[in-house]
Amino acid sequence: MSEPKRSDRTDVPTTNGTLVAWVDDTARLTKPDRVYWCDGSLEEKKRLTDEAVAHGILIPLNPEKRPGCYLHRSSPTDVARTEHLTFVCTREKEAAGPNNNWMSPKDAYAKLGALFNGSMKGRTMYVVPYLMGPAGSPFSKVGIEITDSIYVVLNMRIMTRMGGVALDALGDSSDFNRGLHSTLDLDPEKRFICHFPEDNTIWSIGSGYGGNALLGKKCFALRIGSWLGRTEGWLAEHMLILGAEDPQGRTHYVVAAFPSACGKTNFAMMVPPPHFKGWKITTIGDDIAWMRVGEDGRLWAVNPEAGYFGVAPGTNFKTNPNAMKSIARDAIFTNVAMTPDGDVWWEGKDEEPPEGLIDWKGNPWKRDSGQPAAHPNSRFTAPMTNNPILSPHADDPRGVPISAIIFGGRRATTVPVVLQAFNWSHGVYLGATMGSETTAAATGQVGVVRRDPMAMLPFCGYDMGEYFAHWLRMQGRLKNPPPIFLVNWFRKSREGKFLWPGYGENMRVLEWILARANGEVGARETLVGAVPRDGDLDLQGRDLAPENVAASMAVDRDEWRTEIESQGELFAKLDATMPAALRLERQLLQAKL
Ligand code: GTP
Ligand code: SPV
Ligand code: MN
Repeated sequence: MSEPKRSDRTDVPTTNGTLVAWVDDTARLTKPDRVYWCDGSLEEKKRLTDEAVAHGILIPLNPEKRPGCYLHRSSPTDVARTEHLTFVCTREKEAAGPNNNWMSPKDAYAKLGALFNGSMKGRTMYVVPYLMGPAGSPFSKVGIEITDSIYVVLNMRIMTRMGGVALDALGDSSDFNRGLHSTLDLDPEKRFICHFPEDNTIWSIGSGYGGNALLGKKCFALRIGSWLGRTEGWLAEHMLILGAEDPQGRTHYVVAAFPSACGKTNFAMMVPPPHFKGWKITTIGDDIAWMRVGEDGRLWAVNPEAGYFGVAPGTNFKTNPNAMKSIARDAIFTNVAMTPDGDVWWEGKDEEPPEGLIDWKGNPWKRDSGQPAAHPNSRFTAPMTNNPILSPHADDPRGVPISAIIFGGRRATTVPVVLQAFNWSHGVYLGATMGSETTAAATGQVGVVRRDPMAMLPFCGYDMGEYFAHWLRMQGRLKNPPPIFLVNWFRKSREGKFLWPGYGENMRVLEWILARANGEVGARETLVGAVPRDGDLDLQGRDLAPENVAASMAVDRDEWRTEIESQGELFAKLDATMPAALRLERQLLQAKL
């Protein structure tokens, strides 16, 4: 069938001429059998879910154990973000920076245009209007994702505010992100995720996986978002946002940037240990923060998303009970294992694997195979409204004011459990030079330390040196810049065991961070930053081996010499635009060491 006829379009839900023209143009390129505009309704969800089940895209789970939940098995070669196939396409190569793969817009449109040509023949082209951020918020932005994947539609419905709310926010404006996505045949050889920040456009082809295909998330909210943020004077960050209410009833909000699969969802949903009576954590977001300077000169943040696309392995009722409750119903699971009674299982879930487990590829799992039953990057998609500790401000158009900024990586050595920067530019330096071991969230080798500045290496949509400069400039616009901290939950003993208990016990570190932010506790200065003095971290109520705690907090000169040395690679790579202030911070530390 050729292009859609006028008569097929009686239910086009908008009079926005720019939008309708773009959708028409796209349909002429991709040549779908049908064009369908998503409205985000419950009726639509049910209809599309039934269709996905009929086509084997979703497998219904046991309605008694997991009401409203489904399992999706992706193509085994399409299970994580593919950074080497991700491009920033700016007219000038320099704008993308050495941190991004680059293609010229002309080449990228031509190359992907050829692949998109007729890519939706025999398929339905879904038009997904979505809003990133709360309705009525000055932070919020509209995106339209055109996709041929029903799995993407159903996930976008959870992850964003989808349908009429977005079209209402857009009105007649032409200011919306144009996202085009096709799974094509899921061939990694024909997989490209291209960003055109100068056109507010994303073209993604050949993958159905999370960050490659749910275009509101990493593509729009971070890569394009960071570009818009620099132009418009705000920050788009790979950060969770949480609220912490203390026993006196005061609530403070913090943001924290950890690289992919390094603990954001867990920290955002943390349950304080019993000893921390009267403390209450609430979640605003678990992955992305959009932050602006408020009229009061403080930093304010919203979560642009409406759901969680969380890592399944390691999630259980002890580590993250609130995530477990969030996935009790109406969740989509991707690449987890399935039990014979139609429930889900993954490595690090509460119970031992039952007999008759089906692995993530759909085959009977053999206990002694040495292969995990769930893919290490298997995920759940759950609406934030399922979270029992969702903050009452998660949907607040004003956002929340931020009292502290936290950066953290996954480091077996060197970096102590917590460290406070001496000032804003030292904090930007600590964030900018952060290292972290790679994880299964992206394809490639796992467990090698790489520099992951502010957990944004894969997500910064422009030159990273310029991004640091943007961060440094923010200080001048903040009346009271929040203090900046570096944390590490992942330091290991010589035997390879985690030294710090992590998860809910991270409350002990958060309490210190908030006390520092409020000027209520002292600290000990080390060469690399301020650390808790003996007795400052509340370690009561849990049997923690003092030598492990000491080792997890240690600042070792030799390790830091090596660390500073290995930062050289980052400084060399970003030489053209690295701000002088950060070079100075490094030189200062080198001199001290
Ligand atoms: P993305 O969704 O990829 O951005 O990941 P994330 O940063 O939200 O990471 P998440 O909270 O899902 O945690 C990833 C993995 O780290 C899971 O397997 C967790 O069990 C584990 N993890 C999280 N917090 C801690 C911690 O404090 N200590 C230890 N040892 N492991 C943790
Ligand atoms: C991450 O990798 O940081 C994620 C998952 O949050 S994805 O949506 O694939 O980017
Ligand atoms: Mn993430």
